[in-house]
Amino acid sequence: MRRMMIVLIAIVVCTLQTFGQEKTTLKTDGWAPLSGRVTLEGDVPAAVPLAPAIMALNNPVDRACCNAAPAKQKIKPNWVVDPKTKGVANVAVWILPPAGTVFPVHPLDKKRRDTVTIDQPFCAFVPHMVAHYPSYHDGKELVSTGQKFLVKNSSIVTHNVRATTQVKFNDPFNINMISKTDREFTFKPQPLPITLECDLHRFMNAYVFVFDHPYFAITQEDGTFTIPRVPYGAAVSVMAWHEEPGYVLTPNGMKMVFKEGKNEFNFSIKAK
Ligand SMILES: [Cu+2]
Repeated sequence: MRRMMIVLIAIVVCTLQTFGQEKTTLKTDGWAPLSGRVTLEGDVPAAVPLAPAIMALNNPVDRACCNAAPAKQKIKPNWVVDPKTKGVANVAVWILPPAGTVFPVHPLDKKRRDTVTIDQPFCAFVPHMVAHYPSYHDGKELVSTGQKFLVKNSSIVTHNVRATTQVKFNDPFNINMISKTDREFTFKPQPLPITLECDLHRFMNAYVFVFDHPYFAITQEDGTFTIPRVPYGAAVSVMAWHEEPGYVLTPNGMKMVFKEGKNEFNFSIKAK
């Protein structure tokens, strides 16, 4: 009898938990493109050369490898600003649905056959920021898109990859990556990016955003971004994040209703 009660309670708890996770699909009128540009307000921060940190490395092979990198990879990558247009690269832009809802996903966005890759050709993670879309939320559960995520070490030296995650969603890890190897990782979507760092070359870092919907972009070197399809006709929150200030708009984003046809959203970012 007591055993039956425990089983019954377990079933009720499980059912309640499942109900708690269920979300309704946001009612929208269709999909439309969103594009824009993120520009810097104020002076362009001075480039910080990595040469002193590279010269301070103990291992001469590491020093030579890091030094052989293209000029762009020997500058601290926290601010990548186009001096002409003041466009800011590496700003993540995405949208969030109202609480308790999930976005409808266009059939073209339900499958991804590509692999998002970060390489370490010398002594930098390239690209510095990526967005990964391994699954979408259909209201009940996460459904796999098939997209994979890979970290490569194509350099001649050993790197290590230390991942700092939001532990509610992903386990942190720290692995060694010897020269000419690669490794696939499986991540669950989380609200803020996973940080990758190398403890052997402390100036190396990268950011991996992991989304549970396809409505995101990372700004290019000229500060522009394009999301080919966003749902229109319903209020959503536009979010933006950059590694220096963190949230660019507000921590809750900016409420917007996209319209049919082209949508444009330009905004600025302040260097601290
Ligand atoms: Cu390294």
